This record gives sequence, structure tokens and C-alpha cells, in this order.
Amino acid sequence: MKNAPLEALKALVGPAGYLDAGPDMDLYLTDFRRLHRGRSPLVLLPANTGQVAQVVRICAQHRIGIVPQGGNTGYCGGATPDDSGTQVILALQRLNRIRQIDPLGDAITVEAGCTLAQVRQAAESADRLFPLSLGSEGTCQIGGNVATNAGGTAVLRYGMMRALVLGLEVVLADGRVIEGLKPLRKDNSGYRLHELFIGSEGTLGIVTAACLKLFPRPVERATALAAVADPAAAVQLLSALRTAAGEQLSTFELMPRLAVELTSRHIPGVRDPFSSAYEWYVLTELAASNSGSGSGIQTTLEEILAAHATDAVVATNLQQREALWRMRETVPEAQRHAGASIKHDIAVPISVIARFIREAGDWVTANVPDGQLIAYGHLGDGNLHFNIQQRPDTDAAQFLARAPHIHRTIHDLVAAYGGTFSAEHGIGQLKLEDMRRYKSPTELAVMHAMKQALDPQGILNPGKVLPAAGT
Ligand code: FAD
Ligand code: 2HG
Ligand code: ZN
Repeated sequence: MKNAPLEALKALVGPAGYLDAGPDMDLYLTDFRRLHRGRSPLVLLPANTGQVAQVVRICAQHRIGIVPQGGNTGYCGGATPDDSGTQVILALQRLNRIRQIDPLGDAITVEAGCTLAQVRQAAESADRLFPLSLGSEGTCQIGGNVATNAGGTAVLRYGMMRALVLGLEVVLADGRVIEGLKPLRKDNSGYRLHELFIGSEGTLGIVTAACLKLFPRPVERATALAAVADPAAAVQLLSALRTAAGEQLSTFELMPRLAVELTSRHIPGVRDPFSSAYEWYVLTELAASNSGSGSGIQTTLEEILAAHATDAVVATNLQQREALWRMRETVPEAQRHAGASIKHDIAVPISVIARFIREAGDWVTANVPDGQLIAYGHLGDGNLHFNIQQRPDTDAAQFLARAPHIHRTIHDLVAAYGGTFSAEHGIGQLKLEDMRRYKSPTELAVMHAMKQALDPQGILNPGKVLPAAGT
């Protein structure tokens, strides 16, 4: 027998607007990391905000759970339905128009299903920069970037996605729409409502469009791969670069030797640019937006590296710069080629990060003989991907079976250092236990109150972000 609400949803979006069977549907049911798999009777592909609002209204009427999905590159299973087979997936990919570019006001208004690469390209065609920079930019979508408050490799200078949003258009859980796309730099007229939805992972509202900040395009860049003795030396280098270059310092990414080895082995075109092997490396970049200012960023970079790095390769042309960036951006891909990985997306205060890496690294060496530490990432933001890579010729299933114990130990240590168990990837369905363990009862109670106020029936991305109350 046909299910009347599902038939109403299909009639609403039309034949081009849904999938209810076939291999294409499978892509929506599993996350990028293949950690989660769910079931769903229907993937909805609405064509515009009006259709999204009507879909939500029908779902609200029948208490049908809705799982918003963007590019499905998220790391925590936030866009994957549960296995009840009752939740519908709401994919935003057809809302993919650039609505407006305002180079004079440095703002761009885009629909949620635009890919990040599309938005960066649109900004560039107006001689502006949209600075969010993620390895997944060709696939992830602006709605997903907003919903996860994405970070990446330019946070040091431009902030996370939250800092780049001027306003949002959001469909609420009852189908009403907040039309908040004003490109205002200042607006203290009551609560900044759009802020609520940034980082809420689809649990408070569905983002259908965003008004984003643009910046002048850098006209000069100086990029280097530096070798340093250890993470403490990397932090000293960071401090020296900040002092010398101020806000021109836009990237500071740490990589261990294993990252260089894995990318050189598994990624075509990547090679170690040094003739000697070093223990630790930093990819760093200074960028100047005003040519002829006498900024001399290349000279600044070379001088600081001469004083603070063991060795360094400074890119002298675009091709060399791209090769250095490729090494950093393909570390996750190289990790996949090399086998199983137990990942942590943590942040601790920069002043203690070197001590943290030593203590947590010693624990890994002593307790995970079949794993190798590959701690890399956004050192300039105090954010590390403290990952443990399965050693060659070991058993993946045995290695992964110990993941819960390893996560617990590392996250407890992070908490002792005053840090967080989720710096940029969010919570999704992966880190609900951590929410319960590390968030205070007061923090959780306020989050539940916000959820209750905005989605009293609990139909928006059920089972994500918030651990069930009282469990
Ligand atoms: P999805 O995975 O589709 O969804 C993520 C969450 O957002 C889900 O909870 C979903 O329900 C919700 N959501 C999606 N769209 C909407 C919407 N329109 N309205 C409401 N909720 C919505 N992340 C970083 O922060 N920094 C990095 O450096 C980084 N690098 C990456 C590199 C690679 C190679 C890969 C594969 C991923 C990387 N990521 C990184 C993770 C991921 O790309 C980001 O979290 C990204 O913001 C997710 O966007 P998406 O469109 O794929 O969202
Ligand atoms: C990155 O910074 C991403 O490359 C992915 O956030 C990190 O795979 C990871 O652990
Ligand atoms: Zn990252």
C-alpha cells in the first residue's frame, strides 16, 4: 500500500525532485568515511526555497524525520539517516545558484547547494576572495559549510565559517522561512538569529541560502615548507611569524615525517622536496593583498625561516607552491590508501600543544603497537588531526576494535589540557558519547532548550549533535 505523506512529498517536488530506489540512492545512505550507513524511503531534491519550506511543512504535519544533506563530505555522520528507514533525506544540491555578487560591498549571496569551489570561483571572477579553504571544496556545499561551521587552512587569518557569514535564509521546523540575507556588517537589532544555525548541523533549521563576506584577492604570496626539530620549535616559528608578519600570516600547518612519506608514496606528483629526512614539517604562507606596498613578504618569510627553522624550501613559482599545498591537502587521501586510521579532531591552547603532542604521542607509542601517530593540521589554530595510522601488515579489524578505548584516552587527555574533542568537524552521530562526557549538564540543558524552542517535535536531523536527555 502506498504511503500517503511520502506520495504527497513526491508530488510536490515532481519526478526530477526525488529518488526512492536504485544505485544512485545508495550514495546518500552512507557517509564519506564509510563509518555510518542508514536507510531511508526517499531522497528529496527540491528545486528552490519554496519547495524546501513545503517539504518541511508536510514532514512536520506527519512527524517525519528530515536529514539535511549537502556534499556528504562531513566527518561525523551528520548527513546519514538512522537505520529505522523512516527518515527522509533532504539534499540541497539543486539550490545551486549564485544569487548576487556585490564587489563594492564585498558580499556574495549564494544558495546552499553551491559547492565551495563554485563560490570561490564566482568570487574570483569578480576579482574578490572567498577565503574558506578545505580539501573537499569541489564537493562540499555552502549549506554544509555553514551547518558544520567549517574550518580549514585559512582560519588563522579569516576565521571559521561563522566569521564569514553576514546573513542566512533558513527554513524552520514548521516550514516558516527566516529571510535574513542582508549584507550588513553591523546589526544589533536584537539576537543575531542566523548565528544559531551556524554549526547546528541541521538540527535547528535548514539553510537554503547565505550572504557571505568577500575579501581583496592576495596579489602576492610567499609559501614555504619548513623543517623543524619538534612541535615546540614549530610553535616558536609560529610566534616569530606572527610578530613579523601580523595578519599577513594566513596558513600554518604542521605535518610529521609520516605525512610526507605517505603522500609521496600514494599521491601521484607529490615528492619530498628536501634531500634529507626530518621529523617534523610546517607548511606556511604569507599573503599580501596590496601590491607595491613594499611589504616584501618573501623576504620576511626567508628571514624568519633562517632564524627559526632547521631547513626550508620556499616556493619560487606557482607550480612549486601548488606542489607544496598538494602534499598537505592530500594527507587524508594518502591515509586512506595506507589502511585504517583512528582519527581525532582536537584543539588545545597553543601554549601547551607541544607538551600535549609529546604526552599523547608517548601514550600511543607505548599502547598502540600496531599504530603509528600521524598528528597533523592546523597548528596555527591549536587544532590537530591527532590520527593513528594502522601499520603495514597488521590486522585492520583488530586495530579498529580498540578505537573506543583509544578515543576515550586521547579525549580525556585533551580535556585535562583544557581542550576540545571536536575542533572543526562537529558532532553528528559520531561524538554523542563525548558530548555526554565532556559537556557540563548546564551546557547540555541549554542546548536541549534551544532545540525544544526551535524544533519541538524533534523532526530536524533526529539523533544528531544532542545525546538523548536523561540517558
Ligand atoms: P554534509 O556532509 O552533507 O553535511 C554535514 C552536516 O551539515 C550534516 O549534519 C548535515 O545534516 C548538515 N547540513 C548539510 N547541508 C545543510 C543545510 N543546507 N542546512 C542545514 N544542515 C545542513 N572540514 C573542516 O572543517 N576543515 C577541513 O580542513 C576539512 N577538510 C576536509 C578534507 C576532505 C578531503 C574531506 C573529505 C572533508 C574535509 N572536511 C573538513 C569535512 C567536510 O568537508 C566539512 O565538514 C564540510 O563543511 C561539510 O560540508 P558538506 O556539504 O559535505 O556537508
Ligand atoms: C584536513 O584538515 C581535514 O585535512 C581532514 O580536516 C582531517 O582526515 C583528517 O583527519
Ligand atoms: Zn582539518
